[in-house]
Amino acid sequence: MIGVFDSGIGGLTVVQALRERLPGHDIVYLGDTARTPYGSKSAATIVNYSLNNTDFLRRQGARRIVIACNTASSYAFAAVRDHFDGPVFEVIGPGARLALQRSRWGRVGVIGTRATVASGVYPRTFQALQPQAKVYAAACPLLVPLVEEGWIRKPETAMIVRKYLHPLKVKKIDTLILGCTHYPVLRQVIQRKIGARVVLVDSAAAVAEQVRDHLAAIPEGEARGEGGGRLKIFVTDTADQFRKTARLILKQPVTIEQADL
Ligand code: DGN
Repeated sequence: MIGVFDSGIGGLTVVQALRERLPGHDIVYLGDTARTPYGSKSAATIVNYSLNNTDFLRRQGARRIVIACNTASSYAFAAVRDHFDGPVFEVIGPGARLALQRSRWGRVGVIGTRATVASGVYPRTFQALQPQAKVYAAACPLLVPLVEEGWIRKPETAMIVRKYLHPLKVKKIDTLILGCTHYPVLRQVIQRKIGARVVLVDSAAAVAEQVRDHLAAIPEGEARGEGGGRLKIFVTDTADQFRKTARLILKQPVTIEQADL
């Protein structure tokens, strides 16, 4: 069973990407809706919440953890990896590597939460992978609440996206990393506003591919996906809006349970 967590609904884009690639695997998801957003919290708080989430998923039977949140990946990956006795995946590295494969001129934009951008994790990762790449990051703090509210096709959302992307357009980026797992939900409007020539890189799809490759390298047993593809979704607070947006992301109605951390 693969355990996946995010501060809210965004990590379901990772779940959807995992289900498309690993249909036989059981997944348990935790959206920490009571404590969202993580993007405006301190590093110590993000680590603390991430460890609680990991413990909950372990109790549900998870043997692998996917941190389906760029903010938690930025601050808590090392802590979760040290804490959990199985493989732990984060979203930053896979997204950055995919961007380098796709970028023609090495001019990469990254959009994410304030905390992700402030952590400097993307420039650091690119520095290690390909120091000559030019990386431009922009924080887009209003986008997570808009997604959580399901404001996907509203003109107000398009206006805000355009404003956030303007500085990156000026830098003539050729590739844009959706450095927050909520953002694939806004993919269409982001593509429209950044322009058709810019390649969008979805960190959700990138980490799902890494998990698939990891499992493919394991010869036997549970790693082959004998679970039947069950999906359990938990939240830490009320689920009404969550249910509507979850349906949109997963393309099917979902049952949501209350998590007691
Ligand atoms: N989905 C989270 C991310 O990828 O950073 C952000 C959610 C939040 O708490 N702001």
